[in-house]
Amino acid sequence: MKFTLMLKRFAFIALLAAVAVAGGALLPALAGAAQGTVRIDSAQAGAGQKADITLSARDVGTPGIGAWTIDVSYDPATVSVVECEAEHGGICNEAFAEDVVRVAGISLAGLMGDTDLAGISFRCEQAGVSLLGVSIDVLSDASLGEPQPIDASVLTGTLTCSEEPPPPTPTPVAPTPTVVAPTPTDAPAEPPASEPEKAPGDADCDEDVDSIDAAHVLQFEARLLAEIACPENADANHDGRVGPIDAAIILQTSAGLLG
Ligand SMILES: [Ca+2]
Ligand SMILES: [Ca+2]
Repeated sequence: MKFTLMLKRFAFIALLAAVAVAGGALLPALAGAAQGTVRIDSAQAGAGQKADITLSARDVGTPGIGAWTIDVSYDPATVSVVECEAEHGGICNEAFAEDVVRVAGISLAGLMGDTDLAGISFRCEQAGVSLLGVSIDVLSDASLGEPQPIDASVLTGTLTCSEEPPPPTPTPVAPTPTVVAPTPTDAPAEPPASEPEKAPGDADCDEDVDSIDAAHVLQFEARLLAEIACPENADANHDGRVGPIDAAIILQTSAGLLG
């Protein structure tokens, strides 16, 4: 009898151990959204000199980044922005605000691992230290149809400007935003409610959903485009906001990836 009791206890303990192992194996699956880090590098330069600084995403897991809007802030009293080059077909607006550069983009394939998002060239206007802040406005993964937010941490940087004689002719270059004229349209701004729903994603109302619509949405997000011809179409995920997630969905649609 004692032996049977011991056997039962052993079986019970073995069962508990099996449940614990299974529970542990489930934990990573329950961890949720993809993670990663968005960081901006630090640099040093003399007053009047330029410094090229990289905005990047690090350690991003599957399915990768599908849409992003990231604001880089700086101290305009110490540094100015000379230019910004976005990677992966993204877009930069150096003059998004007096002290903010906006970088936005989309990727159908998803950006995984370590990848550069933009190269920003600053100029030191005087000696001092400018914090380079990173603010994630949108960062979603490359899931089809319903991109999920990526839980990313942020690493800020600094641009340290040392005391050095300025160049003989300091010519501060004012950032010149490219304003793309909105496509003219004869369509009424507010279609009657009874009218059948227009093609979701057709942001420019040319009766076609294509990558141009995605580009318009991105340009609008970066405020390089003042307005969108058909904003109700541009809000592809119907969340009341026109942004890079919509651009990603539009690109997915135009690529025939969605039904
Ligand atoms: Ca269109
Ligand atoms: Ca939307």
